[in-house]
Amino acid sequence: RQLEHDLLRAVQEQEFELAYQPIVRLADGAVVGVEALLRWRHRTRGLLEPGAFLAGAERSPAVEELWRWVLRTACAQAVGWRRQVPDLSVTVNLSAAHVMTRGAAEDVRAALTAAGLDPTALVLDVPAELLGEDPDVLTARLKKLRATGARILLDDFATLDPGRPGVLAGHSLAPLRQLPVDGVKLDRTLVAEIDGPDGVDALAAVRTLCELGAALDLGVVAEGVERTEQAVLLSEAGCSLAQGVLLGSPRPVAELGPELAAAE
Ligand code: G
Ligand code: G
Ligand code: NA
Repeated sequence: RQLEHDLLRAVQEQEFELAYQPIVRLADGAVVGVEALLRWRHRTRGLLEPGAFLAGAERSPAVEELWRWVLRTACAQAVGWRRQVPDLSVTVNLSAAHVMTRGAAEDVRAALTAAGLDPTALVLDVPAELLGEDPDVLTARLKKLRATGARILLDDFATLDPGRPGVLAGHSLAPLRQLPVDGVKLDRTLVAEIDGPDGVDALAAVRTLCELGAALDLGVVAEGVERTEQAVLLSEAGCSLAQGVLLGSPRPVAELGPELAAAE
């Protein structure tokens, strides 16, 4: 297929790059981690975000090669930054399809080893849509991933159901008790509501999730924080970590490096 061919060529010719978004501790604004976000600097089409080229390419040798490149690159980058910020974590997104392959844990382990990165510095964001998979198979896959020493967060958790305004889809933490995961990332559709006219319900949901998270020893990271009011409300609701354009938009390595150094 054409896309397959393009992706392989682009990996070989180093047209991919990672942008990094800061993950911030709300209490004091410290950058505690960074999330790697894939970008394709395409010869003719300009800078592409994953949505523009990943649709329909979830399971192919070229895509899996790309995921290995992302893991290797992010881990290697993290080793460099951790010389300045020793506790910095790096988050890599895994696609649902990749998580369900048998080789994902091996890909993670290989990247950690090649970079010499402390496995506890790596966070793997896995899509919450995986909760729709067979629970036994999913548990087995996540266990293997977690055996690498990396932490696992369920991404885009508590997405507001667009078909039923005000109703939370998948907002229960109950299924997580059985799963080998370390926490959740609150979807930006939920965060977007909390300072709005009907924000009371959304904020109550956030508070409940954070309380349950604390009780179950699951971390809660808020995504898509765009306004100061949201950061304040999240912090009051018990959410300690967040990311979003208010706290830092995704930026190239060359920009983030000096920033991290300056923050020390
Ligand atoms: O940066 P943003 O628009 O680009 O990302 C769009 C979506 O693509 C997000 O849902 C994000 O999780 C996903 N994404 C970004 N980088 C990667 C990556 O390296 N691997 C995978 N599997 N998904 C990614
Ligand atoms: O959910 P996930 O972590 O996979 O999403 C990453 C995506 O979110 C990327 O596309 C990134 O560019 C985007 N993003 C980062 N910060 C914000 C924000 O504050 N608001 C919105 N709407 N998107 C954001
Ligand atoms: Na993510």
